[in-house]
Amino acid sequence: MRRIYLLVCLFISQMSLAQTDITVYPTPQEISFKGQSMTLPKTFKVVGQEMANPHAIEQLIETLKIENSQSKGFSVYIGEQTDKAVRKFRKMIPQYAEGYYLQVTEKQIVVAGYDERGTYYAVQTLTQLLKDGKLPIVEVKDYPRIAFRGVVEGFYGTPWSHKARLSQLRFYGKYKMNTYIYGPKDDPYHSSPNWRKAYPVSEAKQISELVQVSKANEVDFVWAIHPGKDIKWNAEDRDILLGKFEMMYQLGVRSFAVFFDDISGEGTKADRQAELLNYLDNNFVKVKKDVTPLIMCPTEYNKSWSNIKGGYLPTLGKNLNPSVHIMWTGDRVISDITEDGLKWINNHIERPAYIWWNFPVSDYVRDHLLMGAVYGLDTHVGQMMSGFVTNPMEYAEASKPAIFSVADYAWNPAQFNSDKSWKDALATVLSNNSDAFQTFANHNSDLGANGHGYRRDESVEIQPTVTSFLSAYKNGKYEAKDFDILLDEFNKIAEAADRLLVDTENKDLIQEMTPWLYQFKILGEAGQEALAMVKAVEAGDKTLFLRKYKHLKALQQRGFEIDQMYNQNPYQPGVKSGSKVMQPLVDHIFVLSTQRFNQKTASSLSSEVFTSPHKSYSTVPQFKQLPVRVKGKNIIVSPILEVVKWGAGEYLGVELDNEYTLMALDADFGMKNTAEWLQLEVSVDGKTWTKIAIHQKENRIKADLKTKAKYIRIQNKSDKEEQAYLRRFNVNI
Ligand code: LOG
Repeated sequence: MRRIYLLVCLFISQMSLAQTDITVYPTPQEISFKGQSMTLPKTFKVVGQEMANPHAIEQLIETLKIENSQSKGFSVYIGEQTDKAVRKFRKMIPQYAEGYYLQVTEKQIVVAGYDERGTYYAVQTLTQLLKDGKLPIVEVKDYPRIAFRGVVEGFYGTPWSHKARLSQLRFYGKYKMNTYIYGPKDDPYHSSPNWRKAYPVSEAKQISELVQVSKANEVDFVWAIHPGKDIKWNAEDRDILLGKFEMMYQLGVRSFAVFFDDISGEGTKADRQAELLNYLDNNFVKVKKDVTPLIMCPTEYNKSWSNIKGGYLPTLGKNLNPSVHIMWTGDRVISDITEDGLKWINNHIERPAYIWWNFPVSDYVRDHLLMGAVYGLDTHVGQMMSGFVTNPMEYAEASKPAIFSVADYAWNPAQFNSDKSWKDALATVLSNNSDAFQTFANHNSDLGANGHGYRRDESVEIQPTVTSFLSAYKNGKYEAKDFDILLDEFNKIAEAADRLLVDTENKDLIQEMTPWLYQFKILGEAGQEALAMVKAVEAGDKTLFLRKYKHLKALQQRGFEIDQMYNQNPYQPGVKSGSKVMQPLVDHIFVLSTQRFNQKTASSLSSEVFTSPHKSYSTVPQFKQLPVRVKGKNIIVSPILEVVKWGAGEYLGVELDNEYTLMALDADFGMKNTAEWLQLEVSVDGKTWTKIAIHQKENRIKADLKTKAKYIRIQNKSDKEEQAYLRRFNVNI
């Protein structure tokens, strides 16, 4: 019976109307569906196997489920443009590196690459087109707009695991990313102290394996070094660096980068950096012949930190060999990418910038997970960039949705549709529970207050309802419809958290998100209870109100505990979820309904919600927007990762919400001699200041305060700009 059914199916569905829901990612330049589809044939005759890119052949065999080599069957022509098998389709192949022509008809499949990667990418497209055993009749002419597309593992924090990296490389191959730059700030053999040393055997072996897997997925594994913290501009260090490159070459590495970001002192000199890069280019890259062009990350890597008069960027532009790529994060460290911004930098560096996009990296807002859409990238500037790589979160799997959309953007900026790309990315990364994943992402996008002042949309769809409900409820009324929408959303949040917590499709992803899912669950329940409080006041049901009130207080306590228990890094410890719209909504409803209850029943329940009341107090741009948190009796300014330029007379401090007895200051500006140019002061009114002595031991600065004040600040008392870090600024009260 089954056999007959199959046969019938075969005849009927050999040609049938195609489903129109196939979307290929990254979005092809030109794809035309002919409106029909065919059942995947059972046997194939592959023409061109011997000559074509073996990685493409491997993928083709897997996709079409070809067993052994078959000499009869449906024809598949595959190869690079000069190969005999595809020569007659040559005119159809777009004349761009990594471009390809793909054709599926009732008679044949043509997979023709401009080059080897092109063929591989054509097969990736074919793989995505095959759905439920059917292939659409289709013609694709495709190529990437930006030459180098990928990821720079360039964040501070725990580097990705080996397993995570392997999974990444396969993901890049699928979505036509050709670059993985290895540069985790916290790998001691990439940066100081050990950049001069060889990797230990086990790490070296893993790098070799990453190189092999990169090759199989048509990804350039770019190994980066970060020597600028302590490099000496002499022949010895230069040759040690060359020697390290040679070691990496022996491990299989064929692509290299040198990073000079986030350093101060000697290492920052443009002429010296250029000299070193050119030396490596002339004596290594050009000699080896199988090594790809060098990539360098400058010290002034964004416009806001550039001092053109100082000559840094123009020197690089003029002196660096033209083949060397120069990285750039945009107008700021974390930045949109705009046409004006690109014009500006390309002019100074005399070549198209290689964009290092700092999204979704979260190393400066570690208590948030950045699951939001990729946007803020100009779609008409593809030709103004030589490369586009994203710096992700230390959570590799959770970064995949953003990476997916960056792959989409960098391949074809002009057709990039941020919202669609985002939704499809989430559904690709977690297909079984994609609606729950979308709910989670909707409310976990923004970064909260941060020193870079970079924010993202969050809870976009529900935002108007939130506003309308709250403004009405302040006056005691609200639309029933708004109430229902909010309740439904909180239900969805609680459901999504539970469903994701037990999801088994991608366990590593769930593990990364778990603390945030716990917090998300509490947010959902807290929202339900806050709305229940609204109803209870209305109904005049005192008992019910008190029950809901107590439960919500308990949930607030649970949320606080999760924030204190998980993700206890020394930078931004804790776990925040829905912090832009939904959590403030719950807090508002809690306060308003409790106040209303108190009024109605002449009670005096506390309606306080804890939020940190203190503010950073500074004239230094990099310090101005830093969040200040409270832990026990400590008031803590969020540390920052990069070098701070601290002008003469400028200060950093805290403005407390009230006068307190300050006990001690514990600070660290990442350098040994900062006490020489720093002056500590406290004040009650922010006008008259009392000087207080500080003591320095190594990098640590301490002061005994034992004085009442509302303001405390530490000032650059020298008459010139100083450079330092901000590792710690804790005031004990
Ligand atoms: C670092 C980078 C870090 C990122 C975000 C560059 C070129 N360097 O401010 O390692 O992950 O910003 O914090 C950087 O962006 N410094």
